[in-house]
Amino acid sequence: MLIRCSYATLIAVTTLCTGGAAAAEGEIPGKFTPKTDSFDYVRREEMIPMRDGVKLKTVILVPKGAQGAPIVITRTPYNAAARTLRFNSPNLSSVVPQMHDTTSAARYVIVYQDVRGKYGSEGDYFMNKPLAGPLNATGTDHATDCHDTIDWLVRNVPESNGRAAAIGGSYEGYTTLMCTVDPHPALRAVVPFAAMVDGWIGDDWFHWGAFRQEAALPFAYDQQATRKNEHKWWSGTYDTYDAWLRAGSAGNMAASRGMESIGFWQKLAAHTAYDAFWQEQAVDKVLAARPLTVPMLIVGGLFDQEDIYGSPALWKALAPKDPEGRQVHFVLGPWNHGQGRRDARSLGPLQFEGDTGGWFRRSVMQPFLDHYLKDAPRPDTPRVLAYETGANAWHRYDGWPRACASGCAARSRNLYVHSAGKLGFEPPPAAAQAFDEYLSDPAKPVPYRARPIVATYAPDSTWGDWLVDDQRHAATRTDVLVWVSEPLEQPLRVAGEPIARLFASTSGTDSDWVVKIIDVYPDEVPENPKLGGYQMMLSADIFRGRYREDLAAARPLAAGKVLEYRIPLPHVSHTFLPGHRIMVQVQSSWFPLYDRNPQTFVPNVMFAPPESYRKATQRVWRTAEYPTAIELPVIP
Ligand code: PG9
Repeated sequence: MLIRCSYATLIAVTTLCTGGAAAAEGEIPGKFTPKTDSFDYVRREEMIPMRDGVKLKTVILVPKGAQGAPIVITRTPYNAAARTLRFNSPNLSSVVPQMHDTTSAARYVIVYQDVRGKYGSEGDYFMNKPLAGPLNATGTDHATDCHDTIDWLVRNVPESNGRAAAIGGSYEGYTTLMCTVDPHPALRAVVPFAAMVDGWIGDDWFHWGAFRQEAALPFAYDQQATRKNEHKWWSGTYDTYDAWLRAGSAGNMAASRGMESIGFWQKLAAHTAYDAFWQEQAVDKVLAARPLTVPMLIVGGLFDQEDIYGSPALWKALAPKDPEGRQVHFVLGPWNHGQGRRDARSLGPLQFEGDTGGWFRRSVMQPFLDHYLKDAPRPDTPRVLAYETGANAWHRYDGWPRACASGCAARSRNLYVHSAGKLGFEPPPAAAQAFDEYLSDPAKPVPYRARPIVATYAPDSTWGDWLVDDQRHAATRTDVLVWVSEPLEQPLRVAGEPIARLFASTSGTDSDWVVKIIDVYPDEVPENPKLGGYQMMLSADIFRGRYREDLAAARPLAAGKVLEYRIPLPHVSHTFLPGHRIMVQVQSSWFPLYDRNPQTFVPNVMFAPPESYRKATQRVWRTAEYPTAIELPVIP
């Protein structure tokens, strides 16, 4: 008792020594107030009421001594408390995510809020909750919640100057964009990084109808099984290829995890086509239909493994509303999904000119925010700023894409596939009559990375690098077609959206087509020997054949008939250097990231029965009538 009393005295808890009732046996005080005098910020936690009375947990970090400070807000499904504790530190810049290196240095008030239904917030959670309306009967959405939050913040944070910006990446980029739907007058600027914009065409859930099972199911499970992500997806195999192949279909995998009760899984399984569910919540379409009132700096990555489609699509939808180029700006960095928000000196084997992410935030983002939030002089924010890989240089442009099929600064050139695995800018000769073919076997799908394929969420995963992976692992398979150019004598610069024009037939009644554009390094690269012969994937995507005629309605393919597919590929900004060669690969699976196409038409691929998975003979045509080519956005 003596020892306990002297220790208790030391920590200034007197009740124990004086015989008080609290903590009679233990040593944990009833109430503990941390000493934070040495911190350079004050942390407040508030439950902010929304218009329907639901309260959202909000962490407010105020630089000590701040007065007239702008507010920067991020609305997150990823735990506001954890997002504001990168390092447990007395320094604001260490506590917040690295994205805030410049806003914390500029002494902004930094706010993180749990979205409805997640972590400390009340209410119900819906994945990518659509706007209130036909798809959402609750009367609230991310737009109203953002509006109500900003309204509360500007009235209740006395250190603020009454102006706010929203910034965030990916899901947080999506909630950032939602703030502009019916913006609060205090919202003066937004910076959506790598935002999820269209979940069906080319971001997190599907790509052109092919289901991103390996990323989507674990994510939906973790997010929706519990409010605080207490149940984590599990895998009994180190190589996820085995687990997904054994499962058979995405539906079987979901059932094996008991996902039937998970709301978003039900929606994914019910909306496999680009129906009203997806079209009406596509953010580019939502924002294009509204006036543009909030200045926006759209930030995308050339190698974004999760949301590669959204940023250029958003720019395309909004740029026409801003003909003077004063409100909407677009930055395309050499980044994977997170690099615009972090350090970005390299990606896989690619080395960039310094820390491209930090440079962008310091030189472009912060002056943009300071102008709109602090009346700093108007910065010379480029209308479009794109990094050119290969040449390793940033360029300012007045528009994007630079080259495309029509209506752009420069015209695309067709790069045709030829016999003997050749690739060239001249079309196939009139007399050419031929195709290249392979047998696509769903029992042995083409892995999307060299095996073993470590789960995207595993601690040792290099998932963020996969879009620049060496494609030699695929090139040597008999079910992957390969065409390659002669070594280039001159640099070839490309800037824009390549489009694959594929003339193909299948012996099945449904089929996936994966098209990849690859930069093949010279056989030897003395300054970096590991790059000798490296096949760097520059741009690639997958298209599910059943949506060829109509993205909104699946139809069987006519077996054996040559059909044309027009497949837009992710944007490029790159120079193929002299001595390099251009390669195109075509295959019919990208497993297990994308679910397997059974190659027999079934109503819903997610529930394809085992007997529907059949081998198919795939032909890619290269004749004058059926000239398979890539429309390459070449800058003359
Ligand atoms: N790519 C993730 C995501 C965004 C939106 C919906 C689902 C997932 C993310 O990184 O937040």
